[in-house]
Amino acid sequence: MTAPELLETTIAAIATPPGPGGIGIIRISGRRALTILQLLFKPHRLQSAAPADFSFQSHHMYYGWIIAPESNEPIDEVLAVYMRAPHTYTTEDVVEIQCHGSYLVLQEILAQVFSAGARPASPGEFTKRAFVNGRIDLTRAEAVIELIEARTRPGLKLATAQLQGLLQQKIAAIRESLIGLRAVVEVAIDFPEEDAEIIDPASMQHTIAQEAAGPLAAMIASADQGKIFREGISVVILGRPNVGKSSLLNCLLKEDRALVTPVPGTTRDTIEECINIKGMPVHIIDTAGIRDTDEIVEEMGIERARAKLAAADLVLMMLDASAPLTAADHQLYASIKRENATGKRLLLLNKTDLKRHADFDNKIDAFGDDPLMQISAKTLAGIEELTETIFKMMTGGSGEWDPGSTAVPNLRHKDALNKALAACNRVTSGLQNNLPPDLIAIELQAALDHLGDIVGETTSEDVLDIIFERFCIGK
Ligand SMILES: Nc1nc2c(ncn2[C@@H]2O[C@H](COP(=O)(O)OP(=O)(O)OP(=O)(O)O)[C@@H](O)[C@H]2O)c(=O)[nH]1
Ligand SMILES: [Mg+2]
Repeated sequence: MTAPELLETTIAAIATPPGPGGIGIIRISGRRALTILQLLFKPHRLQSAAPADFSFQSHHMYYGWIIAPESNEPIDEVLAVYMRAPHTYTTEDVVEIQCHGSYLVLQEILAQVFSAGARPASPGEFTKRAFVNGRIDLTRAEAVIELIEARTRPGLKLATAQLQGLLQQKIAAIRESLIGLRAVVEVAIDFPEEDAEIIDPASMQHTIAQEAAGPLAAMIASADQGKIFREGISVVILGRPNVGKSSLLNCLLKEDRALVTPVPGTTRDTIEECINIKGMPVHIIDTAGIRDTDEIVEEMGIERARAKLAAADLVLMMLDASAPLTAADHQLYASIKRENATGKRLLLLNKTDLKRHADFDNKIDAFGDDPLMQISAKTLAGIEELTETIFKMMTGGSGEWDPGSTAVPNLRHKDALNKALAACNRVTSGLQNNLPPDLIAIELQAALDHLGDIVGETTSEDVLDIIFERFCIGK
């Protein structure tokens, strides 16, 4: 949808989640918002007055009833607020109606709002309007989704910092110095005879390094950390049947989530749950024990386990310390290395409460240099150390990191930052090799455009659609 078309219409949606609740909110934005409210709302103080005669003061809450205009039937007792443009979420006229939190009531009121001239809002359309109308840049719009979706405190702090504009300001500062450099280069293009005096390559290189390439590289370096706290990590527990994988899942969740029995092959499907380790969301996946089988259901489960293996950030390879090591253990370990070459690995010797089998003193070296921990999913020995180790392995031990104080890019930003950095590096090498100023100007512009993508100035419509589709309706 183009910007003018987007802004012509008045949109409405239920802004609260489905299902019964204390209150439910309907949100309306656009030119007809006030007219719609005047048509549907009957203020309590003016029972007898025609609703349209009543005039709303901006940003004031009014108590009254929503009535169906055709039948004059009351629908619900509500609080309503009209917020006049431009000091609103979307910068347009906005109306919010707070009614009782019944989905039927909300639907009924919404239907009246549509009949009165609004159309249904698409996901994220209120925030998209705030962006298109220039109240917030794209990084702040993205922060709104992150704030809603955050699962842990550090994730929330990252989102809040971004909503406050930390990332936008950092990008703006880098752009400002690149624009300064581009101005110098343009003068040199206009006065070709004097370009050697206008451009001072050493000082330009210094500015690029200090004010653009350096800060860009630092932001890129923090992106992986940000991803860990925003999206979390995926940890898959693998091992042959009966080694205690489901028991470990239950220990970590502190509840009896998965069935545990002495029968090998108990778990058939993958079971996925999320825990919070010091603010890091950890998606733990228990899998079917891997072995050769002709049994169709078990085979399907093993296939699923293998698929999870490929995508895991960390694989917990579990062994039963009370039983001999088997060929199956070795084969599985080899396939973990083969099918997930990039992820991290941790070997877990489980059942250490039982008598340890002699193999584990003699043959465990075959499992290479991967870190090894001894645990008991029965007595819980070593479980706390295990969560501590997972945290350290995934964060590089950066327990002191303060997510609220830095601008941490997401993957989309990281990609654009990398491209901007590459363009800056081309500027530097161009200066070193005395390339003509027009070629330097092209690279400076490329860096500026990639940074423009981050804040939404040069972002394509497709990318915008992808971003706003992630929102819920009503936001
Ligand atoms: N003594 C002892 N027994 C354990 C320990 N962990 C698990 N078990 C027992 O080992 C058996 C198998 O445990 P599960 O957690 O079902 O093993 P699994 O790896 O999920 O097995 P499958 O789903 O069949 O692949 C159960 O009888 C558990 O009670 C442990 O640390 N010590
Ligand atoms: Mg199991």
